[in-house]
Amino acid sequence: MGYNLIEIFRLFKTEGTFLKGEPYGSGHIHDTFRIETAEPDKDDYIIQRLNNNIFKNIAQLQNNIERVTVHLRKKLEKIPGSDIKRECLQLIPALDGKTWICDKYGNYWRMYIFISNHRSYNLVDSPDKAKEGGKAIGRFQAMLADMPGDPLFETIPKFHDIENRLLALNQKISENPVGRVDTVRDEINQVLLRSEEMKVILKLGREGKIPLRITHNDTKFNNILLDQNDKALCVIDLDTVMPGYVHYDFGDAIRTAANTASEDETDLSKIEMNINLFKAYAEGYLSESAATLNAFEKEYLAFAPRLITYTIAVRFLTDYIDGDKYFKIHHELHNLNRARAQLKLVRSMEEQYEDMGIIIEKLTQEVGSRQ
Ligand code: ADP
Ligand code: GN1
Ligand code: MG
Repeated sequence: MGYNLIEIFRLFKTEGTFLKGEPYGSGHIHDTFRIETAEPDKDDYIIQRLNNNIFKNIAQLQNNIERVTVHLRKKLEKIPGSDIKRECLQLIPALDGKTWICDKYGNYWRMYIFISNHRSYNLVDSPDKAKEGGKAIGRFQAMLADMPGDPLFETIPKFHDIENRLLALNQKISENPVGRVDTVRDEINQVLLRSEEMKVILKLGREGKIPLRITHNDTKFNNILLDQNDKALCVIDLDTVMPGYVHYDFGDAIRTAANTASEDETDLSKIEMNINLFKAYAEGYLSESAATLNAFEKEYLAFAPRLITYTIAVRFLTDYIDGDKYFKIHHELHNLNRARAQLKLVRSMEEQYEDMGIIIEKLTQEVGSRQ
């Protein structure tokens, strides 16, 4: 859809002159545009049309992001040599002082400074990059651990709650709104076969063995920007930063950082979890976070990638059965392809589960003995 980006641009307190605006990135949720300004010494910007079907309360969503970015910025200010504009998302206020606007068509928009000279990867091809990603998320969680004030607003309730996601799947199977259920019996069976074991993280939470912390909840690798030297730069896409278990962030990052193929690869033989990338990410993550994690949290890190990859498979499958209402798709079978690819990745993780456990145990001992 064509939007009048220059008109939107003028509703925010920007510097520089609008030169051009083009669709940007490969996110599945919002409509994202990069705005280039005419002056080389002025910032470029990101403008997003927010998906308010998914995020029902835009004021609370933005309030979360304001609180999180203010807190992160305070932390960065204390670290000598920080490049704050590039290491933390910076919202641009609108003319009325709020950090979003609702235009005359009922579209919600927000704006950020464009983080210059970053690198973003949908696929990770080296342990060094995976390790940097792990450091970025470990640091992100550590910096938010002492954020003051009330708990963050739950922007999407029960987001990673697998019991909730399975209920939603079963509901759509019984409604069968677009007649696709019979075409996905095999995928449904693969999901149901694993449903009980996937509830373990929720059980540990209910038993008080693992705590709710402030987590990101959408740590797909392209939400972790690296710099020109492929070093950790900035964690973006803060819409789902809210209370969660550390396993959600660890699992989602491995789902993307250690996958040898794309999230929607149709040749399933290309999809595997690369154990070296898993190890490198875990090493980076634990180097920043091990001191804060309890024994249960550490023990279940190896299980987390199975849980989150499975959860995303359930969500893609549910959306396919529902007629593609949630995720952006580029062709008719897109959500089904994604679900199949994620299920293949779950199987690959299951095959390597023992080794994953050994790696985590060894890394936590090594990091522990250094501290
Ligand atoms: P979605 O929820 O749709 O994934 P994101 O907030 O992740 O939306 O933005 C989509 C993409 O836009 C990101 O993957 C990234 O490539 C790019 N992006 C978002 N914010 C910025 C920013 N401040 N600077 C540079 N690139 C950004
Ligand atoms: C969405 O927003 P984006 O594209 O980074 C989704 C994640 C899924 C991911 C699958 C708010 O992430 O939960 O894991 O797609 N975000 C939301 O690629 O639902
Ligand atoms: Mg994103």
